Amino acid sequence: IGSIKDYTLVECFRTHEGKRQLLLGMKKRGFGVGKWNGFGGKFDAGETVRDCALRELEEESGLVPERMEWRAQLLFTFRDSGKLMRVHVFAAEGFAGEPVETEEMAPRWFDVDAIPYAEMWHDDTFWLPRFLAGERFEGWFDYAAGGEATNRVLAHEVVP
Ligand code: 6U4
Ligand code: NA
Ligand code: NA
Repeated sequence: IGSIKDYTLVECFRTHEGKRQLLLGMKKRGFGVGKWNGFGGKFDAGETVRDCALRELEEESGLVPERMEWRAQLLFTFRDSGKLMRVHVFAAEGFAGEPVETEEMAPRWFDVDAIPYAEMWHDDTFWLPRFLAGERFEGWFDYAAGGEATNRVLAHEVVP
């Protein structure tokens, strides 16, 4: 078993013309490139989970939320590398302006009934519907060898 690396992930919501929407970013570089993803990343030294989430969201989208709450913790295992990732997931809401495209992400709002699951991490299909329903939970996702390229979860568990 390798060492655990911590990451944050922020899912941003708004109500637009009467419809509930989720902000996703098309990742332009690094881990998850070519997939629609929430915003987040690795911790700076000494940073709290919440500070990391807010900093990464602003760096990658230009957005600062009025409200943000912790909602989920996800653990990822990867069969080939033995790498362990722990992702702290927040729900954020209340934005003054529109998100901007950055070096890392091209943002787009999606209606919550039209999430592009086929172009996302496979694990999202298992937990994002519960997240959209407002649940809090912990999840474990065991990725097949080839992790990013194969994008196949072989086993998973999601518990309240
Ligand atoms: P750089 O490129 O150094 O600025 P940084 O933004 O610090 O990177 P990054 O983007 O590599 O970190 O972090 C990975 C991001 O992807 C985090 O927000 C967590 C998220 N993430 C990782 N695995 C995921 C998965 N299987 N499903 C998912 N989001 C995942 O939905
Ligand atoms: Na990132
Ligand atoms: Na980043």
